[in-house]
Amino acid sequence: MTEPTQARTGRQRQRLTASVTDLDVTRQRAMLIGLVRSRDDRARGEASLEELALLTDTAGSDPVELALVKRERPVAATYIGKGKLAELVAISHAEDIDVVVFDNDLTPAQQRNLQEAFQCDVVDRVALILDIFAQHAHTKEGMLQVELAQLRYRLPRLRGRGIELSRLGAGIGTRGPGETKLETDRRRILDRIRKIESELKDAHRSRTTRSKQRRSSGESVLAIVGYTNAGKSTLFNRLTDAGVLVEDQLFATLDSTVRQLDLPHGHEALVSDTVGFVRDLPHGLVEAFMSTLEEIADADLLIHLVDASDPDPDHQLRSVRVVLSEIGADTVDELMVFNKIDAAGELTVRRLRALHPEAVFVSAATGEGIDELLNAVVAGLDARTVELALEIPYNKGDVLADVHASGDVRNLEHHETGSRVTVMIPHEEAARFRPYVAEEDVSRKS
Ligand SMILES: Nc1nc2c(ncn2[C@@H]2O[C@H](COP(=O)(O)OP(=O)(O)OP(=O)(O)O)[C@@H](O)[C@H]2O)c(=O)[nH]1
Ligand SMILES: [Mg+2]
Repeated sequence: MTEPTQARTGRQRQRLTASVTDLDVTRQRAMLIGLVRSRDDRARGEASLEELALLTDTAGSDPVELALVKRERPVAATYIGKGKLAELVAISHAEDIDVVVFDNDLTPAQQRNLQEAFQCDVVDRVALILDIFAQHAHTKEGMLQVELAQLRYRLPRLRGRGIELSRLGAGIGTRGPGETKLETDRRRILDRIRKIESELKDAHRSRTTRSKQRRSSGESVLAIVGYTNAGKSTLFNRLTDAGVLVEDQLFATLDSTVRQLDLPHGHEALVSDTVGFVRDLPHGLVEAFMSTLEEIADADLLIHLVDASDPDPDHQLRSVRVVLSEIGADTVDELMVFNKIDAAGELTVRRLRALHPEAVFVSAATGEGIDELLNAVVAGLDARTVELALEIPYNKGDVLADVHASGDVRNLEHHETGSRVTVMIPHEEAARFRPYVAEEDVSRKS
C-alpha cells in the first residue's frame, strides 16, 4: 500500500505560529509508515494510517506516500527491518520526501537512526499531534500547555538533534509557541519546564475558583466531549449561538469555551465545548492539558458526541472512553449522542439505533434531533447520580433504611452522633435527604 493519497482540498494550508512566519512556507511532502503485527491487524492499521494522513494534512504537510509494514515485533534500532527500510528509503528519495511520519511511537534512538537512513526529518504520531496542538493553541494557558508537552517530549531527544531543530523550525515537530525561547541546552529547558509548571498552577487556581463560583450558583454544567471532528463545536454553536470555530479538520478546538444554555421547562445549564480526542492521544499531552480537561471530570453530565458517518464509530467511542478514564471523568454520567445522521446513511443509523437504544441521534448541521437532545439532557440531569455524605441520628432508622433502598451505599460508619453514610444516589431522590447532609456537602454535583 504505497499508492499516493490525494492532497485534501478545502483545508487550511498553512497555519504557522508567529515564530516561523518568516520561513519557507511551502508544504512538506510526507511519507507515512505504519506497522501491523499480523494480517488480522491490517484493517485497523489501514484506518489508523488514513487518520495519520488527515493529521499530517492538518499539520500542513502533504501525505504523498502511505506504507503499511507487516512485522511481528519492531526492530530495536530502526523499528522496521533492514530490507523494508532500504526499499522505503529508495521510495522517499524518488518521491522527494521531506518528512517521514511513523504511526507508532519511536524511541529517541530509533528516531535518530531513521533520520540518518532517510536523510530527512523523521517524526512519530506523538510529535505530529503535538505539532497540530502547537499550531492551534490560542490562549495563553493553551500555549503554555502545548509548550510544556513539547519540551517534555524533546528533552530525551536533544542529543545531536537539538541545534538542528531549533535552527530549522519549518516543519512537523519543529514549531511551537515559544520556539524562539526554546534553547537546546538541557538545563534551560528544565528551567523553562519548571517555570511553565508554576504558571499553569496559577492558571489552574483561578480556574478552580471560577468553577467553584459556578458551583455555588447551583447551575448544572454540561461538557460536550468526543472524538476530534465529531462535530462538537457545530453542536455547541447550534445550542448556544456562540460562533466558535468549526472546521473539517482535526483538533480545530483546543481551548474550551463555556456558554449558557436554556433547556426545556425553564431549566438552565452551562455547557462547554472541549478539545477532541483521538486514538493514542499522547499521554504527555493529556497530562499537560489536565487543567483544561479537569472541567470535563467536573461536569454534571457529558454529552458524548460520536460521528455516525465514521466508518468505525465504535473505535471512536472506545478511544474517547480511554481518555475519559485517564482524566478521571469515567464516573460522570454520560449521554451518548450520534451526530451527522444527515451524512451517515439510513442503514447505518438504523444499525446504530439498534446497537445503542439509549442514544440520541442528531444532525448538528441541519438541526434534526436537537429538541430530542435537549429533552434528553434535562432527563439526564434529573437522573444523574450524586454523591451525598449524610449523618443520620440513631433514632431515624427509617431514614437509614430509605437511604439503603434508594442509593448505592459506599461507606457506613457509626459515630456518637449517628451513622455517617456516603451514598451514590439519583439526583431526584437526593432532595429528601438534604436535612441529613453532613458537615460539608461533598456532592459537587447537586
Ligand atoms: N454532514 C454533517 N457534517 C457535520 C455535522 N456536524 C458537524 N459537521 C462537520 O464536521 C466537521 C467538524 O465539525 P466541528 O464542529 O469542527 O467538529 P469538532 O468535534 O468540534 O472538531 P475538533 O474541534 O477539531 O475536535 C465540520 O466540517 C462540520 O461542518 C453534521 O451534523 N452533519
Ligand atoms: Mg471543535
